[in-house]
Amino acid sequence: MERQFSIRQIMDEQGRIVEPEYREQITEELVMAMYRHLVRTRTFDRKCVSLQRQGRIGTYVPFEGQEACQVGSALALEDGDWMFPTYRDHGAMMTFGRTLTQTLLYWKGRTEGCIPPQGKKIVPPYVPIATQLPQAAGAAYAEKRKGTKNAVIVYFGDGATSEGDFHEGLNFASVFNVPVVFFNQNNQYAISVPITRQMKSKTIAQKALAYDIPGIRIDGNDIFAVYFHTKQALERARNGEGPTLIEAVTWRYGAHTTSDDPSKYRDQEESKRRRETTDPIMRLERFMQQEGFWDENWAIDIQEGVNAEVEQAVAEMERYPSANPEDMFDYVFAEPTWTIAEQKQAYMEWKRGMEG
Ligand SMILES: Cc1ncc(C[n+]2csc(CCOP(=O)(O)OP(=O)(O)O)c2C)c(N)n1
Ligand SMILES: [Mg+2]
Repeated sequence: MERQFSIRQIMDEQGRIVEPEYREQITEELVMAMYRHLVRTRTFDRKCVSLQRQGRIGTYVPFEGQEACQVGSALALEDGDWMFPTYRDHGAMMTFGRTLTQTLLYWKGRTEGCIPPQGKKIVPPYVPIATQLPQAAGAAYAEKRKGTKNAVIVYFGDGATSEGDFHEGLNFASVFNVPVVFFNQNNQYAISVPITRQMKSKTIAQKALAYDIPGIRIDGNDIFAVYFHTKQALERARNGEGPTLIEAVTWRYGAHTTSDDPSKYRDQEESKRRRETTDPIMRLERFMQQEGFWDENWAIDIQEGVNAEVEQAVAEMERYPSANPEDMFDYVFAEPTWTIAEQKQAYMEWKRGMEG
């Protein structure tokens, strides 16, 4: 199975193109956009960890190391497509059109952070693991019934494949042949549980066999592999050829969330080693250097522009008051259910007691 689903690369660790038939499609414009988004998402991510440590936002979920998966797949989308993200996929959301300010407001606990940006079908991030898969299959079914050319991308982690919803989502999508791309980021851990303790199968991609849909395993730190394979899967979807399962093999360098300490369950040397050998940004830089379109001054300009954009978004976020806990009862359903109404009342009584 590991041989049948071997990891595909278009660019190797040294930044060399190993699948020459893609070379022509890799334009300077595309590479520059990729590089800018990679730097932008990494800068934003590091800033958020710092803001959380200072108590300026709430718990935060970092994605450093997984930028190529998120940026590469989001750049492959068309404007009318749907995005169903998890709590770790704000890199993908920001690349597809959610603003930095809105992303920060989400992590500050403000409901404004959950409103899809104008004109983009970006669903608020899912925290309950794998629940987004059947829903994404449903959205894809709706697009199919309407006869549009819109496709759906749904993100999920390796841990999500242990949930029933993963199988239900794939089964539905397969039976109804709907336009959805199941984009798995296999960062090899579900919090502290390594992949070898989550499943006996050697790959996630092979699970596609059970649903008779294409399954491919790619190097998730190779932005070209992510971009081109996602684009092909989206094309298949648009052409009525149904769903695809993509397993992008990657690694998160840091903690699961800002309340996690990874040194408790894994050797920190592994992240250090991967940073030095397979980092997605370093690889693209190497490629650009070899191709002769790396320019130090341009890279400095990109970094400075991104720093200014991030600082401006932080300033905007800080103009909002801190989260209002009452909001969480008001935006679950259009009309609150009796259980939610009761919980809100209990909260309000507790709050009055605290104030009095
Ligand atoms: C239904 C459900 N069960 C348990 C949790 C607690 N939980 C939060 S993140 C997580 C691990 C998910 O791992 P994975 O799918 O690999 O995604 P990653 O966090 O690595 O991106 C778990 C078990 C949850 N959020 N939802
Ligand atoms: Mg994981």
